[in-house]
Amino acid sequence: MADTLGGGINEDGSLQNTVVIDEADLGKIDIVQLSNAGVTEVAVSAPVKDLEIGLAGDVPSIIAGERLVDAQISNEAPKGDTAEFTLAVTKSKSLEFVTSGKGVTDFTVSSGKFMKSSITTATKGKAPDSIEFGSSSTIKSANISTGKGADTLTFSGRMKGKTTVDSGKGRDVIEVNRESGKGKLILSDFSKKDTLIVGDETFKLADIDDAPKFIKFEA
Ligand SMILES: [Ca+2]
Repeated sequence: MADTLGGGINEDGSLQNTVVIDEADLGKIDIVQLSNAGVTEVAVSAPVKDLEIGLAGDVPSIIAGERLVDAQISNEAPKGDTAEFTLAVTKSKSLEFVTSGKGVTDFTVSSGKFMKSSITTATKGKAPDSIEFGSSSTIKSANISTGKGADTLTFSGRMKGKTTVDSGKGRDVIEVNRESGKGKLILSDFSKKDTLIVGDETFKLADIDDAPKFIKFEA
């Protein structure tokens, strides 16, 4: 049995975020300020598998605590609204972030390990999405696809394995300040409209040969 938490209606008529969780895991999850206009905070006190979170784009959300396996996060915000989501769990493995509507994604992995996971945004509209990996995060073998729209991707943490970015159409900016690690970053569709920033150096398509070798360009 799965339980759904949240999903109510705010005073301004907008829908609230939802959290779907296995009944057996209810004791592992604590939702703070769900009806508050500030932030939805999901506190995870023990490892959870198959957690589902639906982001309505009403208030920023943060999930923090113990590890997640096979979590599914969905940006269901309507066009023009932004789903602001921060992941701060110790480790997330096989997490899948998807965007079902035309809402904007503002997704930050502020800390913890983000392993074998995927992020897919703007499959329908051309929302200008922002994906950021903070300086105390580790990304390992992720797949990121941000579709149409001018997207911003920032990698400031440790990088391991091979992470692939398909930034799609639009003037995308990819900023890399790799903290440490031997990971590779594959920019699979880097085009002349896109910009790569590594430290204080800026690269366009014409000069990608000068970019650091851990960044690969594959058509
Ligand atoms: Ca794009």
